[in-house]
Amino acid sequence: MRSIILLLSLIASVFLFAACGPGASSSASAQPTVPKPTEVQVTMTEFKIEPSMTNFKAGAPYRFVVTNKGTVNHDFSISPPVMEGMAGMSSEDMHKNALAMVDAADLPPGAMKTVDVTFTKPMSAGEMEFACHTPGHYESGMHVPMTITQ
Ligand SMILES: [Cu+2]
Repeated sequence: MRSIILLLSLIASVFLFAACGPGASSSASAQPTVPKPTEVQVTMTEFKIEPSMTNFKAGAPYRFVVTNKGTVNHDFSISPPVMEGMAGMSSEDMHKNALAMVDAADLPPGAMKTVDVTFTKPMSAGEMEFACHTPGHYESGMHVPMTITQ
């Protein structure tokens, strides 16, 4: 009789253990998930910026993977376009309105840097662009317009 009770309690504990196992993992997946950023490859050369995409969604996280495949340092920014009269401004000034940036010192030839950006509002082409503001580079073609939709 005593051994039967022992056996029953053993079975019960095995059941409990089995119930806990999958239960624990399903409660973990119920936790709020942080959205994984979409990776955007950005290649910089003389004198071109080639992003893998140029249309983005507001509110979605992006990870820009910037690679300098050129032979000189480049800087990277997501910033409003250079307007007439702004030419000659330092890259430091240009970066004051930037949503994201990587300094030229951090982007020597062969370097790769990542920047995470979540756009907060929609923007049409002409409001925001990928750019390199290293003197002479922007004028040589190192800027690409982007659009951000709702
Ligand atoms: Cu450049």
